[in-house]
Amino acid sequence: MIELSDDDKKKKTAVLFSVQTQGVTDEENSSSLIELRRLVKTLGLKVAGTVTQRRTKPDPGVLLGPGKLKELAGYTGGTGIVEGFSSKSGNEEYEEMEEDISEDAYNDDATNTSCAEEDVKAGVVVYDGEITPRQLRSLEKATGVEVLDRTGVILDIFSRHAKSREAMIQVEIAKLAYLAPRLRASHIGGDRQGAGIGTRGAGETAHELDKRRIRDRISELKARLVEIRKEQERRRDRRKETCQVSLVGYTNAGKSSIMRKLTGSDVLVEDKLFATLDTRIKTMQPEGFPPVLVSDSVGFIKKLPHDLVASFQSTLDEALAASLLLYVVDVADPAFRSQLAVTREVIKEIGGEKIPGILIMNKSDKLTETELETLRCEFQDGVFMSAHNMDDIAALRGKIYDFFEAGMVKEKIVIPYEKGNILGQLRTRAEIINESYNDKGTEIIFKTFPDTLAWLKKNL
Ligand SMILES: Nc1nc2c(ncn2[C@@H]2O[C@H](COP(=O)(O)OP(=O)(O)OP(=O)(O)O)[C@@H](O)[C@H]2O)c(=O)[nH]1
Ligand SMILES: [Mg+2]
Repeated sequence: MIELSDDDKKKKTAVLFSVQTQGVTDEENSSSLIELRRLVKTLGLKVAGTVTQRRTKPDPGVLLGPGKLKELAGYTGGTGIVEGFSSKSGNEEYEEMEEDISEDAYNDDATNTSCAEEDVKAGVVVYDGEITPRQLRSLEKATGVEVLDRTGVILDIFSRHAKSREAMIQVEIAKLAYLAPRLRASHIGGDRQGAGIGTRGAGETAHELDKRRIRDRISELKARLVEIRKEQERRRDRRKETCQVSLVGYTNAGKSSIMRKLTGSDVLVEDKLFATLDTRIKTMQPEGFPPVLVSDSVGFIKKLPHDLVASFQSTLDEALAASLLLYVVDVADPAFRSQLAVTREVIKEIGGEKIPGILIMNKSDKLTETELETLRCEFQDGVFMSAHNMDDIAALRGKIYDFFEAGMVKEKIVIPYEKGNILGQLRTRAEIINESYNDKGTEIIFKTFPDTLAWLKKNL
């Protein structure tokens, strides 16, 4: 195995930091940082440590106070000093900022947390929030390395995972929109061969383009998307008569795993955040009546950049076309309640809250019976299951059929022998319960949707 040089190790190592503002609990702060750590790891970076400062609000200039900024720079080998003034100089800007800090624990450095995990210097700084272009420039100067915010990390993961033409266009639009105001601000990004945004694909081109050309490029990409979406709508129209269920939920909850088991398909399943970016639609297996289409979708996450939500609208549109939503939750994740809340919020935002849903408490195999008992009381309509258990999958399939069956009507009709073609069509559009023959024709007892029944009566 080739040993990485210290420099290469540095490029692959990140230090995370957050500002825990008043009103944000320790638990919320740490769960957000755990998530950021997973995002950063998905990018292939190691985490050298985390720095958290409690403040009433982030510093407008560099987010952190002078002491914490120095500490952060200690991880990267930077000066910890922002041009024009040092943290020791008692610069006016800082004094002003210090006044913002309240008298309670929020200005007590001793209550701030930080933890070093690796001895290697970090070549990337990642902030658990959004950074303005000006803050970005100051932070890069103080730390001497590339600085990313949460949005930047998510965008980079999206750009790595995008496979279809549509997903690639969507990511490029979001990336260009994100990069445009930051182009002149950053003096470091772009030359690093590591993981950061701005190192590949759209990022590289973006550096060469001026803002106007970026705007033109975005318009061009949007026009292409419109074309792709028209085609999708046409396909969706064609599917109107079929029953569709959509898997929605937080990233890594197990949506693709369930999709795979329900449909016997080989969609990508990975223990990574945002493994799926494209919508996949497959027929539920074994096929019964009604035929049911299952669609997978992009996972949700807290603080998902708005541009990305808009970009992935078509994936979400697919969810809206469904008659039933399967809300997939990873019950083994301590943060699952807030993850479910985020999912419900996004569904509401896109106008899907009226679509009936089934709450899937997935990964139940990871909990003890006692833990499950408590949760069963709390989530009485939850379907507790494991995507890895075929009995659970069969039971879920049953529940999906039950849902569609509830919308069907049962009828007995005699179809004259000369209308054999109608009988043939009915066989594909109804669940046949019994078929017998008399002197007038074929007597059929069947279950179907009211629309199909109306069609049948009209044609007899
Ligand atoms: N133990 C256990 N692991 C599961 C279960 N369901 C999924 N997993 C694992 O969880 C990880 C994520 O699963 P995916 O199906 O890719 O999750 P997803 O919701 O599609 O994730 P994104 O596409 O990233 O939004 C994989 O490593 C799966 O093997 C389950 O019921 N039990
Ligand atoms: Mg997936």
